[in-house]
Amino acid sequence: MNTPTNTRSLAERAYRIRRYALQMGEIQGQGYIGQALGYADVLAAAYCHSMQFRPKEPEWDQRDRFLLSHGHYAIAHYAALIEAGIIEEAELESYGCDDSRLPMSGMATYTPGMEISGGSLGQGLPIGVGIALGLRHQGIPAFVYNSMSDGELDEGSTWEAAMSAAHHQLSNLICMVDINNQQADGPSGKVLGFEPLADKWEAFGWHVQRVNGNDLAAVVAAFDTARNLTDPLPRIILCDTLMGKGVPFLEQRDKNHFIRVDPPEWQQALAILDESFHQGAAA
Ligand SMILES: Cc1ncc(C[n+]2csc(CCOP(=O)(O)OP(=O)(O)O)c2C)c(N)n1
Ligand SMILES: [Mg+2]
Repeated sequence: MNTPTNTRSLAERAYRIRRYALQMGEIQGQGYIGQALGYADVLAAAYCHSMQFRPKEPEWDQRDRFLLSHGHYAIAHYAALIEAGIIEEAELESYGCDDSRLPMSGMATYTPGMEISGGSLGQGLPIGVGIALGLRHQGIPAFVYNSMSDGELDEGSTWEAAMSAAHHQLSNLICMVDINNQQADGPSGKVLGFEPLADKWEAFGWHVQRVNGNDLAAVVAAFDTARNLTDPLPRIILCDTLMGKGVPFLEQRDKNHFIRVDPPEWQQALAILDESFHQGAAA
């Protein structure tokens, strides 16, 4: 189970996920840092509130499966896996190094808790449909949590799989989309307009929620609704997030798809994060 004895608040767990991501980023001096900071609240709600798993038994057959379709978010995912107790904290020191189990893009065969090798965008949902069908055939009452980025909405395979999920009434499939309105070539809406997004997914036969992905209470409520719904529909939670959330000078960084951060800035970023968390905790 998802560490029921852990008494830390979800806000603290999201803060710790952001912290781990910055610590790993500092080791390489660069990375997909803005995404990790922006998506940390969704990951905290998924791993520390919603999903069912056994941290010390990552292959438990009844576990909920988290698919990181956007494999370049691996740094964010590793941070969540550490906070969830699936990976030891000490392992973050090896991030991106030769022979590490934490390569810069997610690899299923390397890392406990990494269900698929994502990164070729648009593959997570098709794979998720297959896994959700397989779980249902086997009578395993687990959910598939398929995580996608807004850039993946440009992929035709995503929409084929969306149709298929609705056709097969995959009510054990929960999708999250990180809508940070950013991708490698610029703002997502300018690369390829995707709105009105909720209407599109509804038209494809999904149960749709759109939330502020940096509002923990809203994200938690959306996960609860998605799990408890009795309608035989696949579920999607569209999460609007802010890249770099929690570290203002990274929130405002230009071209923040992949950033290099100067050595002193890592410690500044950690200090800002620590200060704002402790101020919030004291309030
Ligand atoms: C099929 C495929 N096409 C292109 C790429 C190259 N690529 C890597 S990340 C990325 C941007 C995708 O958008 P998004 O994940 O929303 O970007 P972010 O929010 O991380 O900036 C692209 C096009 C890829 N990984 N896979
Ligand atoms: Mg994006």
